[in-house]
Amino acid sequence: MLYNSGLLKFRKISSPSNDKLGYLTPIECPNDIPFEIKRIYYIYDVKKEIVRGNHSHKKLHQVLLCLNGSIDIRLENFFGEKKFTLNDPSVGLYVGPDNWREMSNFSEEAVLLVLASEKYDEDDYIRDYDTFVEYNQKKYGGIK
Ligand code: T46
Repeated sequence: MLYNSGLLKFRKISSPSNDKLGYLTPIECPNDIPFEIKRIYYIYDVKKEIVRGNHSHKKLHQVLLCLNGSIDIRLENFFGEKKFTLNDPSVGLYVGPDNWREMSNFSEEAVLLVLASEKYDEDDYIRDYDTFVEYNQKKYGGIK
């Protein structure tokens, strides 16, 4: 697992008496995710060739869920990088602070739901890659 991130498998509840009802996935704090949710947002109608993200956060914790379709997520931090494909609404990707993220390859009608630990704060973003590298070198350089 890449430092400060990882996949979370949530419950997928079906009805034993009627298998045509489909599934229900509940997410409760703090049992299912490691923070209290202060904000949710969702990203949709994204063309396949578009790459979103290209930033990191200093304090924000989030869980990313692809509710429909498929989305690729690339995470990079001081200790390495990893790619994930989200295509199951019962699986979330936890992304802690200091991870550079890129969301790409959105399938048609893909919907990315994000559960966030804080309200929107532009000051929490690092949107310049060189600044991200320098910030992490200062923070983690001594412990590599
Ligand atoms: C992240 C990834 C997964 C708001 O006004 N409120 C909000 O809560 C958010 C998230 C964004 N905005 C504004 C800020 C920008 O003017 O919406 C615009 C688009 O935001 P951004 O370019 O940051 O979107 P993404 O898709 O690159 O990144 C978003 C989140 O911002 C980010 O925290 O981790 O999704």
